[in-house]
Amino acid sequence: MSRKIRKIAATALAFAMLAGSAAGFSAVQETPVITVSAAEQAVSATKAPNGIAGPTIDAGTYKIATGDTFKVKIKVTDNADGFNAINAWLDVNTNYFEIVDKANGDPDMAEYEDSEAYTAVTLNEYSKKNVGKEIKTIITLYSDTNNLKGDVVISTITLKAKADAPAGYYSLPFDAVGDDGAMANRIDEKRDPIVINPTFRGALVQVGEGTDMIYPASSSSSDILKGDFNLDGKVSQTDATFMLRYLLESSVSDNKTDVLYDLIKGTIREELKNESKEKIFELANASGDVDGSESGKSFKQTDATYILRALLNDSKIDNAFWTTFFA
Ligand SMILES: [Ca+2]
Ligand SMILES: [Ca+2]
Repeated sequence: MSRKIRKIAATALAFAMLAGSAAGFSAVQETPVITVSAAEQAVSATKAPNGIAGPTIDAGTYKIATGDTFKVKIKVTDNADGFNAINAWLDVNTNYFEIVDKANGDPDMAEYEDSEAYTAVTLNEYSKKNVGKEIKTIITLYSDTNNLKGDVVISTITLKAKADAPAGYYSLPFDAVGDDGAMANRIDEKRDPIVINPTFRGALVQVGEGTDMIYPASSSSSDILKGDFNLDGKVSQTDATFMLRYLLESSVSDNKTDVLYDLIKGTIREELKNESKEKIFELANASGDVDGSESGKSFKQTDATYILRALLNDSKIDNAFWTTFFA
């Protein structure tokens, strides 16, 4: 098959897989863990049920000057067993970075147009729900009929740091949920797809010198389990109770951040324990607004009511549940 025809076939297969997630290709995923501390790449992982460990997808670290144009290479490593499909969602904060260009694979390599990634990748730009308009998500969709093994760059994103971007470290994380579209798989001997869970390492970009500030992308839907107001990792009656108590207490206080923090600080799950009060406030509000009517900035009593109503169902309450609930 010629490269060009292979590309068309691979693209058709990719979209068939995306559309037909029920057909042996699970897109239902647990809330991933995303961690970032000062001057480290943000790490996240998909946690598809029944998925096995997958490769690492690394967007790399960069040191640039304000106004520089640079290439972010999205590279698959730890890939001895191979993959035939990967869908990687990289969040770029366009307040600080202009997206100049996107290319399949690695245009700097020899024999570029003969590379698998050149033909098997489809690139897209996407604006997710529930995040600020400044966040653009660049989706690298690799899909082929065979497994690809070893280190490989699947896409090259050219960014320009804006002239007014303050000096410091910037985190460009991968979204390991990607509006339920982030997924990866491998073909087994019988050519059946096996779900794999890659580990994603976002890009870390140091602009200029002399500061360890982090300018992360605004919190994405991937950080948030809707309804989990107290950030303990599950949706329960406690969330509704705390939400109602917060609404009452904050209505007579001029420090909403402290009211919220004091209310839930004892229940916040381990990986969020070191987050600032402001970040906790942001995450809890985004989680509390289960119907999205306040764009995740705050919530109302109706949101607590929705949680209580949802708890009457016998099913597990995750983000997919809410999508069905409000459908
Ligand atoms: Ca909870
Ligand atoms: Ca709401």
